[in-house]
Amino acid sequence: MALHSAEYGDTDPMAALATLLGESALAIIRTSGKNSLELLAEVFSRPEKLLAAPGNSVVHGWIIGKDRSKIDDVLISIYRAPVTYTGEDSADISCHGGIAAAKAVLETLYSAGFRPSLHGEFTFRAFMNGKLDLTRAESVMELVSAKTGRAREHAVQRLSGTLAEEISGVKELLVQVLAGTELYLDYSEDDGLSLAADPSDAAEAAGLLPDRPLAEEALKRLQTLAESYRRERLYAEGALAVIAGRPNAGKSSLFNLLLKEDRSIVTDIPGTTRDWIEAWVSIEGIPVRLADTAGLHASEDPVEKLGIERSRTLLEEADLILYLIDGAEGITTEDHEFFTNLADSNINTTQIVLLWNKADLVSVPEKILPQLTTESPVQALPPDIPAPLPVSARTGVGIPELTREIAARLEQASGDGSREVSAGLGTARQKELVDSAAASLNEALTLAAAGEPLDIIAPLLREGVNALGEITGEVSTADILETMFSRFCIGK
Ligand SMILES: Nc1nc2c(ncn2[C@@H]2O[C@H](COP(=O)(O)OP(=O)(O)O)[C@@H](O)[C@H]2O)c(=O)[nH]1
Ligand SMILES: [Mg+2]
Repeated sequence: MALHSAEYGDTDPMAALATLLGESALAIIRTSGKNSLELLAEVFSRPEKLLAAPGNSVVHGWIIGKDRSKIDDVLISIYRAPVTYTGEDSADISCHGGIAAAKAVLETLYSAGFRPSLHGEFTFRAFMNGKLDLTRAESVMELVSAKTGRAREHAVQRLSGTLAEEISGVKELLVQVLAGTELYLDYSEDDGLSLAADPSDAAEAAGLLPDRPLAEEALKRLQTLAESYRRERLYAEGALAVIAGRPNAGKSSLFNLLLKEDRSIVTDIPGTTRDWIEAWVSIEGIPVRLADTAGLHASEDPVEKLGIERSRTLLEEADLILYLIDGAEGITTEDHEFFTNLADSNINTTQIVLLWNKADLVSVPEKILPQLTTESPVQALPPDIPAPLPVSARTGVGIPELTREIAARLEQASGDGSREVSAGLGTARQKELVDSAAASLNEALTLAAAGEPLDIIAPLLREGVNALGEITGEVSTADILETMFSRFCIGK
């Protein structure tokens, strides 16, 4: 077998496991590349059948080893170029699941001459063969890693091309402005009028950006796209919500309730959760990393102290803090201290959702005083904090209201209250390029407004057009592509 190093951009027959290696009913092995169907036929029990199969059809047979031994009973889906995911001849082998079966089929393919695929190489080839633009290629990865239904919906929007269309639309506007600008410059040169040499012509060109309203519209649409990124990131990467409060306030109970499973130890002894424990939950479609912390209180126990210290660090990183008041005890000095100490931390009071837990035992006092008073500690509430939400981690009262509040706060913090799924940016790469295009365009508009000549404005417009071309991949370099696709998983 010829040995050469695999690289992005070749058309070698490649194979990879597309499903997880583990005990399962089925496993899927993907193959693609030049002559890949011929190569596959060499290790298949019915080679003529496979070679004669039309595209988008399925053949049944055995994968056969070098010594003619039966490796596995499989179904092979045949795809013929160019109507395939990669644009090349491809086949998906559906074999038995389980580590041994899938591995044996894969090894047989390797010894037949297939090489292991690189990360994201199937999608890379699809991109190279014009099957999808870069935003769609990136959305494939987003889709695979989507943690919630909503994250999936947003990725699917991009996969179906909403972002690519919006980028192309904005780019068309810019190209039109650029064309008008260059036409003007050419025309002036043809006329033998040098803008620089003749002050009156320079004045004429100054401030006269052709199709200025189009450029302004393009800038507005780029800014909307840039803003969408925070919201998209919230759905793709999620947020950190930390449950805090005094020992025994009911933090672990709330954590478990939100998880809908008993994951952390719930007891009556203060300080049981010595360190923090966390889990991902979906709150109204937003992936939320929920953390249950050690109770915040003065302690002499070194292990417990460490837990409390870590909890504080976690609080500083939190997007939201669900602060529980033990309703049975009311607001105590320790609660009050927590809020007073906020002033010394980077925690903003807007990040706090105040909860009155154990509302099944004691309801929220009708009148909550703005300041802690020694006479009525139960009714004291620090200023700037909205009234507490009554909940019961035992009966579930107030939990729907709480999840709605969490979602609303996180969406508000991500800058966009609307839950509309429209064209949005899915990756940091896209965001950088949109920012760069917007910056160039903004500078072009500012210069034009300041009366600067068009020959210094045109290059800025061109920079903007190029940045947008890079987003969809019309303009791209090999190393950018390699870096991007190497973050994909094998078999994608
Ligand atoms: N009645 C009532 N008891 C609760 C509620 N939430 C927690 N508890 C009880 O309060 C005690 C301490 O709860 P836990 O979740 O361990 O508190 P943590 O120390 O803040 O984690 C346990 O006995 C819980 O069953 C609630 O909403 N109502
Ligand atoms: Mg606890």
